[in-house]
Amino acid sequence: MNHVPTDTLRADFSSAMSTMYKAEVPLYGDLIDLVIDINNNVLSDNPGLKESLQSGNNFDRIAHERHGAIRLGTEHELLTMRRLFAVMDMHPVGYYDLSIAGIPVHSTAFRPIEKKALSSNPFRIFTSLLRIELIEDNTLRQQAESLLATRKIFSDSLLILIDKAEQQGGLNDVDANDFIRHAVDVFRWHDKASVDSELYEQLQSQHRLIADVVSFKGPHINHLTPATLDIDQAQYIMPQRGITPKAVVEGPPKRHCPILLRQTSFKALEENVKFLKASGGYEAGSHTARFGEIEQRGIALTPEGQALYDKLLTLTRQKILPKADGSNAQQYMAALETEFTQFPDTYNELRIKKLAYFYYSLNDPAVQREQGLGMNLEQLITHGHVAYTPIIYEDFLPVSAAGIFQSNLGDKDTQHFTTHSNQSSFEKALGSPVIDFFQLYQQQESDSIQKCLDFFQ
Ligand code: OOG
Ligand code: NI
Repeated sequence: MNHVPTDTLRADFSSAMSTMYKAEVPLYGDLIDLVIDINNNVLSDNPGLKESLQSGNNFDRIAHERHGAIRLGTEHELLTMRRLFAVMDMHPVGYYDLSIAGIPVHSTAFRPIEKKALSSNPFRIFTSLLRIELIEDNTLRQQAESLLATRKIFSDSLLILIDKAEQQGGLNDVDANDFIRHAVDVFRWHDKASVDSELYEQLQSQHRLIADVVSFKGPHINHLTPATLDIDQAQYIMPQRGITPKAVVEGPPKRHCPILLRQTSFKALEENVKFLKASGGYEAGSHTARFGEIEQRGIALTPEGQALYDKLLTLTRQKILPKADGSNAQQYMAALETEFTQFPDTYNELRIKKLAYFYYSLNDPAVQREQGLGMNLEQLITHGHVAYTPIIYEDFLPVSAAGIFQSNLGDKDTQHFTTHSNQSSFEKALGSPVIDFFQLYQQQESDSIQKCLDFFQ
């Protein structure tokens, strides 16, 4: 049986999603154009960058790189979503509890996990599950539960194809095409709400995110995010192109050696929707949910590096919190930069202090094997037999994600839920544990070191 490679399936899916979202939200198309322009500028200004991206096998993915986000309503939706993404070799990595930031969801990201798959196409979907138990009003919660219990977000044809892929270990050409088509449909926008405007308002007053999940027939993709090589330039140019960015870039400040993930977005659009009418038919209304985002990724941090990042970010935010209207954006960025002077900013220091993950490879095996025999890793590096390149951070940041959610929910919705993180209930719904991303990075680094050492044995 000839199966379509999962890398191809994922690339086709990512590209079909992008085409659909461009048609649904034209401003996303403008954002892509802007990112392409910036990336071309950066590459032509830095001839060395292209080579270094190529040497890390990361050049091809730049043009196709994106992530998206969806919000699900029920445990069963999450379980089936895991099976759907697994067909494209995307697996749940990481657990993010957003309730600590006043957002009633917890999340994971479905993404490829192997090095080869990541460099071929790293498409990821940040997937949140509504924590419906956080709706305080009993009647409203029951109404929401019964609406979600009766909606059907996966078509029968899609469910059959997921079964088939699981049983056969893949899909042939024809099935793969159908699969992509039906899978993309799950994330399509439905402008006809499944609630009347009164119920919508009630849900909205509990939390805007609850209304977004409960009032519609499916988990519409709420943003797709292209990757840029210079997010500060993107933030600067967006207004010139008529796109209003959020107040500040989320994540770490600009650095020589970029770490983790930096993100900016344009605000969610107010869109026309139709609400059910008690007397039959629909009435016009509006809903705000979908937006656009740009990201720039840097090196993955070890738990020690992540702890330092969290500490410096917390110190900054204790001094100053970015205001939604952008009035203190410069002061916030300055404070962030000041705190982060404590974060080493050369790759060698990040490596020696074990703050970040690296991929090690032979510099020129044919010539130098004899000279490196029996050396340890540091000696091999010093003698130029082994080189190291950053392992890219493929995941998300809860504080940043909260900032993105909030700027799109209108910022004023900062509500406080008294709840606790509940990874085990999330995993129960998911039907599997989430994968620990530190372990993935660590494994990649260790394997690459072992390969080098074996060569010089
Ligand atoms: C997800 C927000 C989080 C990111 O890039 O951190 C996110 C959402 O709004 O559903 O996409
Ligand atoms: Ni995002």
